[in-house]
Order: sequence, then C-alpha cells, then structure tokens
Amino acid sequence: MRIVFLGPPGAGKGTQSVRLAKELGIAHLSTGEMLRAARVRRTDLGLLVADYLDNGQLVPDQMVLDIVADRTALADCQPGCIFDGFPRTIAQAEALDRLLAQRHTPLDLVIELVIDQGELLKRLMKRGRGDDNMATIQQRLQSYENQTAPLVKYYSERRLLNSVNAAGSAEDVYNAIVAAVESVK
Ligand code: B4P
Repeated sequence: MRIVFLGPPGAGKGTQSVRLAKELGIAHLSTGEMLRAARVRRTDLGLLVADYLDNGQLVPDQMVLDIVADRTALADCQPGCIFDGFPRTIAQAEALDRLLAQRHTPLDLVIELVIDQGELLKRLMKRGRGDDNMATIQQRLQSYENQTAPLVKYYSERRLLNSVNAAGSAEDVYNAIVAAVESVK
C-alpha cells in the first residue's frame, strides 16, 4: 500500500504515520526528517537546505524529488510506504505520480489531517523543535496555505482523498485513520 499524509505543520502527520507504517508493515518516509538528518550530518544537501528549514520555507522541489526517488528505490519500500509530509506542492505531486506510474505502483490513499490553527500553534509551541518558534511557524503555515493546500483539490479530483478530523486525541485520530485505510483495502 502507498499512502500520502497531508496536513499543516503540527497536525500530527509524523505521530500518526509512524504508528500506521508499523501496523501495516510498510516503510515510513518523512521528507522533513530526511532533510533535518542531512542538516545535522552537514552533508552538501544539508548545508543547502538549512536556511529553508530555519525560515519555515519549503525546500526547492527538485531537491526533495531526488531524495524521494532514491529512497523509494530501496528494498523496504517494496511492500509499500507512507509518504509523511510529501508531496507539498503540485509539482511534487505530479512528479510523484510519474515516478509511481513508471514503477506500476500507484497511490492507494491520501489522508488529509484537518485541524484549526489555534490547536496547531499550541501543539508546536509545546513540542519546541528547532523550527517551532513563532516566526517560523507563521511562515510554515503560510507555505502550507499557499503551496500545499491546493493538493486537497488535486487528490480529491483523483478520488484518493480521505479527510480526517485531527483535533481529537492521538488515539481517536489514529482510529479514524485506520477506518479510512480499511475502506480502500
Ligand atoms: P515536517 O517534518 O513534515 O514537520 P511538521 O509538518 O511540522 O509536523 P507534523 O505534522 O509531522 O507534526 P507531528 O506529528 O510532529 O516538516 C518540517 C520542514 O521540512 C518543513 O517546514 C519544510 O521546510 C521541510 N519539508 C519537509 N517536507 C518537504 C517537502 N516535501 N517539500 C519541501 N520542503 C519540505 O506533531 C506535532 C506535535 O503535536 C508533536 O509534539 C505531537 O506530539 C503533537 N501531537 C500530535 N498529534 C496530537 C494529538 N492528537 N493531540 C495532541 N498533540 C498531538
């Protein structure tokens, strides 16, 4: 199975998708995690993306696409994978469609985590990761509205979208996600 998790920063994409991947026995791919790891290791890519991460801006599409193309070719993605926080632009979504079509492994489902801004701010300020300060969060929310939210329509038109209320407890949200997965099995 191949599933995309879509939602604003702090909606719980990481929290939920790690658990679901384990449950389904498929790989968990977080582009955010991969980019942060590259920055910590100070690889060439890490040095290039540091400013984007610190400013709450999306990293250029081609950099993310190269990472995803390499990562999805690894053996652990054979049984399937969850794309956590990817795609984040229409160009990324189109590229992902092309990549998966070449491999004859289309997407099965897109889960949108729906939540209001007040709750997001509370969660992110509490988490307190390096990119969780107020200025960066505002920029990330802006990037989401401008560049990522159009994907809701994109996937809805392709009949892949399943929207889940992400404001409840982590357990309630997870149960709603499992129900969405069951509906396409
Ligand atoms: P990500 O790593 O994807 O991070 P995120 O959107 O902030 O968080 P997520 O939604 O996963 O929230 P989480 O479960 O942690 O992106 C970071 C940066 O990387 C981006 O800003 C961008 O610069 C770059 N990037 C990544 N992918 C990219 C792409 N494809 N293209 C370009 N740039 C890209 O939850 C947040 C907090 O809430 C946690 O503390 C959690 O414990 C808590 N929480 C979760 N669910 C809860 C619940 N139900 N109730 C209460 N608290 C909850």
